[in-house]
Amino acid sequence: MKEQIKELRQEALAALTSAVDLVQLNERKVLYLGKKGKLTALLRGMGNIPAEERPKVGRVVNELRDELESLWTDRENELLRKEQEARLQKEKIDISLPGRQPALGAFHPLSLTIQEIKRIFIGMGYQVVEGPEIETDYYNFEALNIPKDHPARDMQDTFYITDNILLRSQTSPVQIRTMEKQKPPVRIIAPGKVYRSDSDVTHSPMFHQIEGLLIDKNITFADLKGTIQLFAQRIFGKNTKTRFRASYFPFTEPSAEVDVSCIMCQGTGCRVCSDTGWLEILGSGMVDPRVLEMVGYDPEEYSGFAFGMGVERIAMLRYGINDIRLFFDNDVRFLQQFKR
Ligand code: 2U9
Repeated sequence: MKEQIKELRQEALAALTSAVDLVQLNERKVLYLGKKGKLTALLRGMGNIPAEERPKVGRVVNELRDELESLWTDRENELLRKEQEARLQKEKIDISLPGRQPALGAFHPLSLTIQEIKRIFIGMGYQVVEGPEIETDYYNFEALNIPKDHPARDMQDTFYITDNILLRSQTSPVQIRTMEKQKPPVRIIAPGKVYRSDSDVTHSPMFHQIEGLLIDKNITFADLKGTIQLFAQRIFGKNTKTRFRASYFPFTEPSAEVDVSCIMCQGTGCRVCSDTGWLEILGSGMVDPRVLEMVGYDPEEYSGFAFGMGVERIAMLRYGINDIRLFFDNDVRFLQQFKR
């Protein structure tokens, strides 16, 4: 029996020292010290030895169990420490490595232009208002004094959803809705998307407009001229000149188209301004009394001016872009040039 115990001890110690990791160590612990392990089997075999020797043998086996359990715990701790060390070594971070540059986006040139125009008019006391892109015939045409036979009303020019519902062709319905809700004075700009059935290098079926409206007592054409002159200088530079040419719109009377001195050649004549020295940038005029009447404003008491501009046109002039479709292709090589 003594021999057997000695052999088992040697065997267990060899198994303990040769275990390479915690999993193997635990497997071997079960094999020797588990309920159905080799040590328990040895105790069971005590039936064969003389009764007077049993307590002694039992004590020796229990001492061996204590010894092995303690050695197993030591080895467990040792392997645990080694595995931790190996993991720490593997997960070490080299804080001296240079950081990775995050990819930065940029504002779209149209967003930049809208932001700039808003900033200028907010600085003059205007409020920014927005409204629906799907409109009724009344708000898009009727309330703006646009007659039934006007070309804009043609299916060829406007996107109709039904006979009465359409994609707005201008942001003017926003001003009508605002005037219906509030009394004068009104001082607003309406930026947003508009839709017209038109497509070439300078026209897109969806484009952006910013329209302005100011209504108060004693507003004259001189107020319109001063406002537009200041706007032109702020967006194109201090030396920018303006020129008002008589025109016609159903919703303004009198009406004028506004040119600025060419921002490329300062008015001396170049390819961009077709040698005229001038660039058309917006339409404007005094709000037609019939438009005021339709929203319930008294044209005898109040007057005002309105203007409208295409954002794409302004952005093309500012950045020297010659094809409107570049705004909507979303080619990153184009967009990245507007990083600030
Ligand atoms: C109300 C009354 C009047 C807005 C105006 C223009 C002149 C104009 C064009 C510029 C280029 C449209 O994008 S474009 O093709 N706009 O010429 N817009 S006056 O007049 C209004 C608006 C609302 C209640």
